[in-house]
Amino acid sequence: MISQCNPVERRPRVFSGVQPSGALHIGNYLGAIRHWVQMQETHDCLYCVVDLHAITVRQERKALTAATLQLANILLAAGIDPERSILFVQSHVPAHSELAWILNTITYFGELRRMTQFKEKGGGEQESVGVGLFDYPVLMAADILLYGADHVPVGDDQKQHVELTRDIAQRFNREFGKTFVIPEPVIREEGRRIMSLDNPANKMSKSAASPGSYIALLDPPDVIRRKIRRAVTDSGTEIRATPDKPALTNLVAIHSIFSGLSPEAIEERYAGKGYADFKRDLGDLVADALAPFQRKVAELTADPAGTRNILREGACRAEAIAARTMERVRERVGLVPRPV
Ligand code: AQP
Repeated sequence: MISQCNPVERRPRVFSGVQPSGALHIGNYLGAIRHWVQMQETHDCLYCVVDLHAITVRQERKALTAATLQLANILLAAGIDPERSILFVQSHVPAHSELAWILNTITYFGELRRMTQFKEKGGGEQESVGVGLFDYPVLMAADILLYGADHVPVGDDQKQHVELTRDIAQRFNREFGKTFVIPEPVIREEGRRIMSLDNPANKMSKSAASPGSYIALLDPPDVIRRKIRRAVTDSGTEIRATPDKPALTNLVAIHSIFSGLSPEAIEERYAGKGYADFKRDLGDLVADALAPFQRKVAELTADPAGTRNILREGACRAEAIAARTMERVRERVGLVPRPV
């Protein structure tokens, strides 16, 4: 008798990564990590501490090691559940570098030269800028394509890289036969681009020279309040999120996500009040919201062996998926199978 049961549907797969390149800030959280936590309900998720991306700009050795483990703790404290999701460190799965090399052979110089992040980080120093920084998007394509990710939740700044990943995957599939899933970027409107506190024309960035430009997730409460108090504002006195007030628009957006109030409700609440009242409340709101999370990070930091175990298990599960993809890729390209 033919069974009447429905076929089991595979949940869509998610891959995303974050660099241990400095202090994680509320932009990383609001634009990306918050969504990663939610997506665990509906997707099979792989989340990666992308240390090989971080070394595309010079990192101090000990600081990089510490930042990598701390970032894993931040993700765990934010709600990434290692029972449901695969959490791992990029360099623990060598297939990322191997696939990046193969994808390099079908990626065009002109494509990489057009990437905004390269232009911003490489500045005008194109003769002496590291090749790794130039090649960053190909490694990112490898990260995503290795796992057959359907969806890639990112902030607005990474959209261009996910689009390039799609182009590279389509090109590979055309030239060598269908191999890769074509991933979709997932960019939520709320928090898609949190701007710097000292210049609302720039995005909040963890490698920014001025620590006053970002709120780190582990900043103590008094530092958070001080940074918000000193954040630049626009001319005038009204609390309004309008295109002619980019600094206020950014602060209202941060308030809105942490408080759950709409920007209109916030404008109404502060009608007739000045910037000082608004900033004082915003400082308290962010500091209070981050306090339980910071306590959780402290607990996890006290148990480094626990974190290392989670990362070991994550790398093992990730490697199993990556190995299957690499077998297919090698075969399609014509590389002789590895001796067993
Ligand atoms: N300002 C931001 N607003 C919203 N989302 C953001 N993201 C980064 N900055 C903002 C998102 O956070 C995720 C992890 O970012 P990343 O570590 O891969 O590197 P990044 O995009 O280059 O972020 P930073 O903070 O600017 O780091 P540095 O200074 O080291 O380059 C990504 O999904 C990103 O979109």
